[in-house]
Amino acid sequence: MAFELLDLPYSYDALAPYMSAETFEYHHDKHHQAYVTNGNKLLEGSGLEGKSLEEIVKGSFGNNAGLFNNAAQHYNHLHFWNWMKPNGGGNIPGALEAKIISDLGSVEKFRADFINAGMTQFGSGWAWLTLIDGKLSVTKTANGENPLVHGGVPLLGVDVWEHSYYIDYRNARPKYLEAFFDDMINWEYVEKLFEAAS
Ligand code: MN3
Repeated sequence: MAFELLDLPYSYDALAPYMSAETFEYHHDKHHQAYVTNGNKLLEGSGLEGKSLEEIVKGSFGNNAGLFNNAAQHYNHLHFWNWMKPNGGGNIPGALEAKIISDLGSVEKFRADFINAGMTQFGSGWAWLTLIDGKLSVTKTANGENPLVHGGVPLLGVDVWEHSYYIDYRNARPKYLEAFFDDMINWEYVEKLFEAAS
């Protein structure tokens, strides 16, 4: 299955001022496009042609770094665009909120832990809400790595590569993470992934 860059699910300026059209023009049209283009080149002859994206991510981890980096980043960004929406943030849907309180203590603690995971990821990477063995946890990974390769299902992720926030926030990664959580998260999409994984 060849990788394909889909259009954003909203207009380029839909998340301004929290994430600008200029950021999306670089992040979606150039960075994500490069993962798709390079991933397709590296997929040829890898033995993983014809597999699903999830299978390619898991199958290349640890043995084909070039393909893994591009396939995993394609997977991460496909979801990342959908993990945000205009007028996002706000109330977490009931069943997911109950699970967060049960597994992670409280919504406030989850918010603090998620932001802290993004802040403390040294260099490029992602912070995650993941479902693993039926339980939610907050994790972080370097570069393109994601919870799929650690036996988890990624329910929510935030990109902390500088290309995701430097145009709008410069070096203020914490401000970006707070805006992501409070004003950009598409909880309905997170809920959909949670229901599919539960
Ligand atoms: Mn990115």
